[in-house]
Amino acid sequence: MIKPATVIRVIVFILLLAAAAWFSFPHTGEKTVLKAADDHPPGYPTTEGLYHMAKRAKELSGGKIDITVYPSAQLGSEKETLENTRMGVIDINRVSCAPISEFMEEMGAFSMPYIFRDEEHEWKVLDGEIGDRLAAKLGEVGMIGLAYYDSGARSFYNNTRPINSPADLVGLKIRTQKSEIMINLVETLGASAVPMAFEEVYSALQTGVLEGAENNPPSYDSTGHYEVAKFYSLDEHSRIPEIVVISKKTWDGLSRKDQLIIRRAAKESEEVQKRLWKEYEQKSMKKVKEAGCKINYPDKTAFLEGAKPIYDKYGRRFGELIREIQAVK
Ligand code: GTR
Repeated sequence: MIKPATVIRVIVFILLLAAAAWFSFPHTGEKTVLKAADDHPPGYPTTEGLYHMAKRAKELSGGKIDITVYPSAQLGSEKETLENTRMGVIDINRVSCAPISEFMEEMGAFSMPYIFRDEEHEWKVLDGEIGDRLAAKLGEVGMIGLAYYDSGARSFYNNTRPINSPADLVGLKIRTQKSEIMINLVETLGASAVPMAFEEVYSALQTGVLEGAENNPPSYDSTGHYEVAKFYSLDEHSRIPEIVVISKKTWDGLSRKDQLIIRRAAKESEEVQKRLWKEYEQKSMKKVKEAGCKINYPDKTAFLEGAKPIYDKYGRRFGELIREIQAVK
């Protein structure tokens, strides 16, 4: 006859063994292996944001979620990676909200000139109901928005002259992102817009195919464009946020638990990215000044005035959304 105490001891022993096995082999389940794209190099705040997201997803899932980040446009230009993300070939992608508006028009509202009064207004919109709504609406075009990243403000740079007002843009070939709004904006302000992949701009500036482009200080610096386009005119025409998206195909195939972990990891990476952004932005401005770039601060009212036709045009398409953004206090 086995004593009840012995039975209990055996059961406790078996339970302890099972627990030990569970904790020492938490990775034996099937792994969730995901590919993430960014067109910036390691060290750039967006790429570092993705690295942080990957690290947190791994930690939070006990090693089950394995995100590999492919930086420096290794998986293709922004437009190509977006198409591949929609098809589920790329799982996670960090892109600018400008090219994504080619797939979902309303996302273009964030590219509108001077739509955000300042940085605080921008983050109120992105962290609030409007940001959430647009991130979810991406589902209709095959992607889900997970987090917004900081991208500061975009300004013109060129190799010919300082831009003090839109009149100075006339006759200059200025590269734009592959985004209808950005092409229209640059044309409306008076330049000839040349849509081109980000990766091709340096040599186009060097060989004179372009006179200039427009971007934020970290991109002006990290791409080396400051070496071949010395006039940087801080008109700050657009504050286009970055967004981290996941393919809807990938998303729908994930367990609810993995979805929650990935969302949380992305959200946590947002804070890290925003902090790194501030540091990088300051470092970039210092670097380009020291490199002899000619920086000027034009009066923004002339650019706002010059960009008005853009509001007439897109106001007809998604005016309600523009008004909603402007109404956020
Ligand atoms: C940068 C952005 C990139 C890309 C680039 C461009 O600010 O982070 O993803 O959109 O601009 O101008 O193509």
